[in-house]
Amino acid sequence: MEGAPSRTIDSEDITPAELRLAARNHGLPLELLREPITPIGLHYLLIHYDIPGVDAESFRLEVGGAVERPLSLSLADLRARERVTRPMTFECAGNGRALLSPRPVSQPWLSEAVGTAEWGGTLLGPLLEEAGPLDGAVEALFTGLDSGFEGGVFQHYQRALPLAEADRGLLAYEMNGAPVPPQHGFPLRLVVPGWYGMTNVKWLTRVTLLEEPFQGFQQSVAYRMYGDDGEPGEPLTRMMPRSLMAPPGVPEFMTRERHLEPGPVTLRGRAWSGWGQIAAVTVSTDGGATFAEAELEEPVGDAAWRGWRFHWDAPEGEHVLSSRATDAAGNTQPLEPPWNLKGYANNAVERVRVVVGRRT
Ligand SMILES: Nc1nc2c(c(=O)[nH]1)N[C@H]1C(S)=C(S)[C@@H](COP(=O)(O)O)O[C@H]1N2
Ligand SMILES: [Mo]
Repeated sequence: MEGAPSRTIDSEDITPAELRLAARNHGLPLELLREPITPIGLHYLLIHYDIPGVDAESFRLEVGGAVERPLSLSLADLRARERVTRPMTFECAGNGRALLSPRPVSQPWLSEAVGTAEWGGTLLGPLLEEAGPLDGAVEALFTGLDSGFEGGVFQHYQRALPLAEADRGLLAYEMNGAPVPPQHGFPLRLVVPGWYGMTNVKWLTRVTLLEEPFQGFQQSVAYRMYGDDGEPGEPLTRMMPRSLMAPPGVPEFMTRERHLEPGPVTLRGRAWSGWGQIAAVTVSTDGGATFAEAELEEPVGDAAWRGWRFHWDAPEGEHVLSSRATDAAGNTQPLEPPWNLKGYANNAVERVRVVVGRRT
């Protein structure tokens, strides 16, 4: 399967195509990093095509393919099953793309494609068990109701997972205690702990067990790390560690540069990783020259971000603040962005410019 050739751009100016994507797919307003659970409406959004209209009454989830007993479940059937709720941090694999140089042309995220919701639904593992996977089944394919063209290919949004990972998935019909809203996948979506956002298929209509690995567009063309066009590339899986601070002080309207009064200030933020719990966060107030340990808060959940705080006596002048996360598996954020053709998994440490001065 052939994708459209990837495009990169050297200019800092945004193209109309990127602006169109950015106006549809908004990020987390970073001040909301203060909340452990992101309110509905402020969670980031990434929608490849259009939001489909779905009739909840006639909706069915079909479970089929390499199974002994195909299932067809209504929303009431799913709601009658054991209900599980779990806070989960999502991050788009393209987060940080617009900070790369040259910039891969796609949804131009800076660092705000993240959010944590309390997802409620029923576990996929027991449901697959009831369907009875055939011996040869290796992957579960998840199909969304949304469709469109991408890289010249007509498709429904589809992603697959190895069976062991699929078993850990949650079929979510609730977000923060309310029905999943249209933009986040009404009436049903998959959510999987620890993986980059593209895994969490929205408007889920079908789960198909496969006896061969899935080769569709979103698996074998998109969501792979390429050095150059034509390479096989490496698939994206779990989220690399990242930490972000809630921007301190107040912003300047156009530049969003931060302005602070001199004196003691508590910097706060949140850090996450799909490879294990956050083990440490360090903070730099001198442009990344030196880092000192931040205090960690209790994690919001085992698949959710962890708060941190750092006390700083802000001296007058201009400063660059950074925070840097290390996870339990020993992964640490790089200081320089890891460049790749489609601009994925840029988890380089943030650089937040602040001006400290009296407001008079
Ligand atoms: N059906 C469908 N599922 C999808 C997508 C999509 O476009 N269609 N986008 C994916 C991507 S790339 C991301 S990052 C997450 C975003 O989830 P959210 O919009 O609920 O934050 O959904 C994923 N699931
Ligand atoms: Mo994404």
